[in-house]
This record gives sequence, C-alpha cells and structure tokens, in this order.
Amino acid sequence: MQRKTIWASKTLVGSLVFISTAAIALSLHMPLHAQSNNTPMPDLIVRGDKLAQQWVVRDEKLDATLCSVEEGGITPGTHRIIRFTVMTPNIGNADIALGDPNAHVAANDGLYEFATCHHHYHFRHYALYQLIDPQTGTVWKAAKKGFCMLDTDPNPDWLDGVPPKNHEFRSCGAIGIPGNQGISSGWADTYRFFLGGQYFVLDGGDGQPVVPPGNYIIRITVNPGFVPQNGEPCRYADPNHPGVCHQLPESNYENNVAEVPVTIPDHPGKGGSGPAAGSIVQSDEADEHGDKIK
Ligand SMILES: [Cu+2]
Repeated sequence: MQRKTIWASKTLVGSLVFISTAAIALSLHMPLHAQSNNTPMPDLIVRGDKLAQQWVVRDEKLDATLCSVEEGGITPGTHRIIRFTVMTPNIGNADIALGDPNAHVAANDGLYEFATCHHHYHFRHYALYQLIDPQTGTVWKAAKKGFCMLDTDPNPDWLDGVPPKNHEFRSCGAIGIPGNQGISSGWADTYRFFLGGQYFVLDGGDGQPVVPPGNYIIRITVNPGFVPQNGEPCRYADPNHPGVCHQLPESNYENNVAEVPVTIPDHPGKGGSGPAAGSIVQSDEADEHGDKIK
C-alpha cells in the first residue's frame, strides 16, 4: 500500500509541477531527481568510472561445476572472456528496502526466483549487461541472471545524494533462512569482476556469435525497464515509456545506464588485457557477493 501511495502522488503532482520545478532546480544547480516531488525516493545509477577501471580480457578455464557455466549454457573448457565490475549506488533520498526474499517468494510478487544452482533466491530484472558492437549494433548478453542486493560500499562525497549512514542491508538469506536485502540511500551494491557471471564469453563458447577483436561498448542498465511477459506483475510503470515496467521505484529512470568503451585484442596475453590485467584468476567461483557457492 505504501508504494501505491507514493506512486500516485508522484504521477499526479509530477506533470503539474515539472516545468516550474525544472526551472527552480536549474537555477539552484540542484539535481532534478531530488526536486520532482517531495516524497523521498530511491534513485539508482551505475558507476561508469568503476566499470572503466575494472575490466579484463583473458582466457580462463571454466569448469562444468561453475554455476555461471550451467546458467549461461557455456561449454566447459578454456574460453576467452571479458570480465567487468558493476557498482550500483543509490543516490536518492530513500532506501530501497526489500527485506527477506522468502517473504517475497511467499507473496508471489515476482521480485525473486529460485536459482537451482546457487540454492537461493535471485532478484529478477535487477541489471542488464550488454556488450555492443557500435559498428553493427550487435548485442551480446552475459550469463549472469541473479542478484542479491546489499549495502556493500558507501558512496563517495563527490557523488550526488545523501551521505551514507550506517549500513543496514547485509544478508542475502537462503531458503528458509531470512535475509535482509536492499540498498540504503548513500550506499552502493557492487558486483566485482572476479565474481560468478561477471563476464561475456567472446569465443562463441556459450552459443552466441564469436566476438571478433576490435572496439566495443559495455552497457550496464540498473533496474532496467521491461515489458512484462506471461502474467508478470508490472510493479512500477515507467512514466516516460508506456508499457514499460520496473521492479523498483525510483525518482528518475533516465539515469540508469553506464556505457564504457573496451578493446578486445587479437591476443590478450598471459595476464590478460585491460585495466584489471594481471589480477588473479580464481579457480573456483564465488557467487554474487563473494560467498562460496555450496
Ligand atoms: Cu546466487
């Protein structure tokens, strides 16, 4: 009920006050998202600087036991991949508070699904990972499917939004074990490049076309818009894109994308190629926040 109330006030007031608010916001050099209405709202973005600093092209042995191999439909063996880090700060003035995934599954609200390989629940439609050829527009997808949202990193001073308070959301939970998921305002949730599924397969090993050496773009979209399928609920309708829905409420859905140029070389070399070259290749795979998958 709380969410419905927030949304109703946003849509009713939003269009009426938009022009004057925009003028005020511009004149005061204040962010539009904080001024669109008086109701506190979360606002998710993607840290393009972190993405630009943390990617690597390299050859890795992907064992059949890895969940990302199973979930991504990858033929086990050595593959050329590009790994990358995704950091999603909440720069809004309200927390994203999800609580216990078990409760969401019991309520059948469409937020979580059971991940057979990880033996826990995954948030659906949290982020979209795309590798794009800017010449042809071809898009490759990543194997990663699920997310557990936590306060992993406080936002730096220079980022918009409120200063971080004490972290609150620190537990993914498991089946029958209550979790407490969310992202506090002033905090970010981070999926580092060495974690499970944080890569695109470049050599066709997952059934997608081979990615030839060259210049590409990694595009990350947090809380992406989607068109509901097969009776999926539309939790938050996008005010600017009719028929498009989001899983989480935000003051601004137009600032959810980061794009970073990457170069895929002919030969990445022993330590790999890219700003994270030389980092350790993990022999086993940790899940979305570094817990070893049991
Ligand atoms: Cu998982």
